[in-house]
Amino acid sequence: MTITASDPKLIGLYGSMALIRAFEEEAERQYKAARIGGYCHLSSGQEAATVGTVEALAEEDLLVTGYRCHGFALARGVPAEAVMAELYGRRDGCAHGRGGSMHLLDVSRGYYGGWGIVGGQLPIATGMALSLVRREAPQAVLCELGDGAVNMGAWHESLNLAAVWRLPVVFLVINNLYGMGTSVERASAEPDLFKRAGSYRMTGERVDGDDLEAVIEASSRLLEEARSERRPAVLEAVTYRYRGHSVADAGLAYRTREEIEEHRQVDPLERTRTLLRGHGVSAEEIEAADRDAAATVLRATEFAESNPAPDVDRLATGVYAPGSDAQFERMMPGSPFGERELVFGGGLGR
Ligand SMILES: Cc1ncc(C[n+]2csc(CCOP(=O)(O)OP(=O)(O)O)c2C)c(N)n1
Ligand SMILES: [Mg+2]
Repeated sequence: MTITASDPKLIGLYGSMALIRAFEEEAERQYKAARIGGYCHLSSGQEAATVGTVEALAEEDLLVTGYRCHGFALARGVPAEAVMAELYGRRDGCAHGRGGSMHLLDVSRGYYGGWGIVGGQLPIATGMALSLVRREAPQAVLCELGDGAVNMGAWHESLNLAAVWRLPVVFLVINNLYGMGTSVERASAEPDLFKRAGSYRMTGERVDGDDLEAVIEASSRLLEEARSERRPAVLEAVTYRYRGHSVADAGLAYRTREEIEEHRQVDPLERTRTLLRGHGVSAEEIEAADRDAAATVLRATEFAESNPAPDVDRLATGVYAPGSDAQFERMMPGSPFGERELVFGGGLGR
């Protein structure tokens, strides 16, 4: 897709990128001030890959991601208040304060998480695509993962099934050049990650993940092929994360300050501002989008701070499916599967 000057979406897409950048900076501040618990993985530097791929989703499509997911939730339209409140573990967080940073969720927007186990989201996304086929539903699934997940067994199993069953799923590999502390070059025997799709006779493509237009074009096309032809694909978006693996990591043990600086020189937000200016968008409009982003983040943080903690009585709500009570009634202590007799310890109770 080539964005035209008349496309009103362009400034909106930039606004979404600016929101993610501002949100991540605030999340880092609040995490360091100990207002956010658990883990916190920031995606600063990856905004074009995030916003571009989410833009390519149809409203009814389904999105599944790994744990570096604040940007994906925001791009998908989850209100910044609900995302920040989730980081704070508060009642009105998008996962009701139970998930935290890695487990954002908004099923009403087709966003099925936010998964903390590396590669854990792949079989889930593949199963969701199978379910779409079984129900003859026209949507596709976009499954985001990191470059570190492509050496997990779940990757191979999921790609194989997606290919043999022709499932409508696009596996989006966000290649930010590093896993937790190891480069793709050191960890992957085939560092051209998109080529791995060929092992499953699946389309594999690489795109400059910092080029918003290129990301939208590639992901729109592959998602459309998934929807209309049930053709699964791998899209590798090459980008860079500016901050450490998590806020707790300075990110300097496995790469140099100079390397980070080099990547900051080709910043995706700056590249998108250049694109906007080329389309005749004024400096004032761009500044207004930046101001809006900052104001939204401020509101989100105030909301999270004043939002109450979840009610302890509701700790198990949503954990078990409706109708599970009968199962609990059958249970006996020490016999979680409902068995009436205690069977361990050499047949106790017989
Ligand atoms: C199964 C499993 N092993 C290890 C971890 C710890 N871990 C969390 S993130 C990560 C690195 C993943 O890197 P990548 O897939 O490139 O994603 P990125 O962090 O770059 O977004 C590791 C090893 C985990 N969460 N799950
Ligand atoms: Mg990575």
